Amino acid sequence: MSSRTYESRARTHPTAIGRTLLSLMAAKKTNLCVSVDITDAATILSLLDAVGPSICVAKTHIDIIPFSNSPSSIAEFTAALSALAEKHNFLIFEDRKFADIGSTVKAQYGGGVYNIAKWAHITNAHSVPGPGIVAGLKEVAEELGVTRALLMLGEMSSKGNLGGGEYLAKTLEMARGDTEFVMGFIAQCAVDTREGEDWIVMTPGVDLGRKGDGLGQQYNTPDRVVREKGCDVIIVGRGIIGAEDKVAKAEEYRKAGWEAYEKRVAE
Ligand code: 5BU
Repeated sequence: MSSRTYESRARTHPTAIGRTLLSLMAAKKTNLCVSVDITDAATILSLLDAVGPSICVAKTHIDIIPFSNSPSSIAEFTAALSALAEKHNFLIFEDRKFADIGSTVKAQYGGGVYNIAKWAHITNAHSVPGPGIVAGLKEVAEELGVTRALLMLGEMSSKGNLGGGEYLAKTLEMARGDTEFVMGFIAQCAVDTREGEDWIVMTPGVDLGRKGDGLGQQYNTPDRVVREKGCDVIIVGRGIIGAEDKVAKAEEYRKAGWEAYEKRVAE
């Protein structure tokens, strides 16, 4: 696990998005990614405007939004989302979990109704299909002329998932094939790092109180995942969006995540 500061890693991270992310994390003192798993587009936008100062990343599932209310078009929503990212200096992560061959993910990432590559700085992919998935996604970013980064799914948070261990080790090998596009992993712990490597680990399944959700989700505290396990970014959904005072709750998670990080780099 890294005892280096986000600031120092921001200067040397091999991916451009990684450098941007680590540097804004240091500037805003936040390692909190809020997962806006809300189906009303306008509610997502107003929530992000309110919690924007507390977060480094906004994670979306664009395919859960019916776009039946205003904003009623995907393009209008993604433009407003991008404007908020600019305003509050956070990045957008579409949690799409691509899982097909290179040629198919190219079409899914670059087109369809969502045009994910046009507005999401970060997306993620399963390693099951092999390295062609990384190459396909990267080609989309290159063809569009945009700076994008990928997180590989090495281990999920849910009970009984097949990731971690050997699977994570093989995913890490795959990531090593493209260190300019793959910025890190979705995992529950820091990954084995060779001299000169730096992987950003983003971790879902974080909650300050609950242990699970009855559908397989498993939660750990910010202290456990950041200080003890060496992860870099905490991903929090219902812990924040389910709270009465979402802004205060986001600040509570930001503080908990930041304190855990400060302890880790001091240890
Ligand atoms: P929660 O409300 O904090 O449990 O939401 C977690 C979010 O992270 C939700 O959007 C999931 O789809 C997402 N997630 C996850 O929970 N576990 C994983 O391993 C991955 C994503 Br990858």
